Amino acid sequence: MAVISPGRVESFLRQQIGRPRVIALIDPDSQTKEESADLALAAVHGGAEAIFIGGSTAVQRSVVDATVTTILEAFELLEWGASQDLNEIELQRPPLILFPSASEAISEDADAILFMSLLNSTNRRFIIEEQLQATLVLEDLNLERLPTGYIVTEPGGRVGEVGQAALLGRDEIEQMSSYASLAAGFGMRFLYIEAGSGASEHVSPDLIRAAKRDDQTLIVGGGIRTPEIMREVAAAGPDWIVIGTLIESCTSLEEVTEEIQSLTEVLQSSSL
Ligand code: 1GP
Repeated sequence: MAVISPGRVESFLRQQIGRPRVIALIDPDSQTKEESADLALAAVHGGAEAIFIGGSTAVQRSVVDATVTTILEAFELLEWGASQDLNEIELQRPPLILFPSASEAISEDADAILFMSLLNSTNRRFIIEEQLQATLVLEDLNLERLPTGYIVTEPGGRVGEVGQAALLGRDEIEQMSSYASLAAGFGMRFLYIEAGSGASEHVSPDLIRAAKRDDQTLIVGGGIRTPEIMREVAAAGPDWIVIGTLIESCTSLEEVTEEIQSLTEVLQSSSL
């Protein structure tokens, strides 16, 4: 399999195609590595164009490694080519991107890692310390680093608790713009706004609009599970929308594909 050369994942993610795209989030801790691979493939069949591997709880490196390898093997068995539309930046397959909960959650076989700081954490461990532990290790790996500011908004869920975030309120519009500017100023080319996995309320569209900048790729996630919510979030203009809990709550792989399809179809429609 061709290796994605450095910078390819970022180019792919930053590409403007006039609509948001979907990232499938797979938590290596929630199922076996084989089940993770099946879920990833089913989500891609439904129209997900990239895979995040991670979760809000600490996962051992060996578990992340095994999950990444098994997903890669599953992709290898598929024929990727003319029939798969991955837009102008041609990748052999959807990129596998680590969404690490801690410095341990690394696999050198992934294509890229969100090298991120939880900007509104009250604990410096999540702002800078975990990153400090991982940084020299990462420099030695052939893993593209995607500099990312990470912000947790209300209700915040488990990641808000674990990350000890000073949750951003749904009406803190100016504060969100300031965070986006801060991240850009620090050279973070990605901003990930998160309401928490399985959140009862998704990130408010006003906050998404406030975070939107031309010089940053905007990722939004948490609580997005119906076409109606998808439409509302997508209309606010993020570049990528992360779907996790919905995938894990399905009872069959066919259902995963159908559910993701029902969300990606919203993005194809001209009504956004
Ligand atoms: C969590 O934003 C992601 O980090 C996805 O959230 O699990 O609610 O889809 P859900």
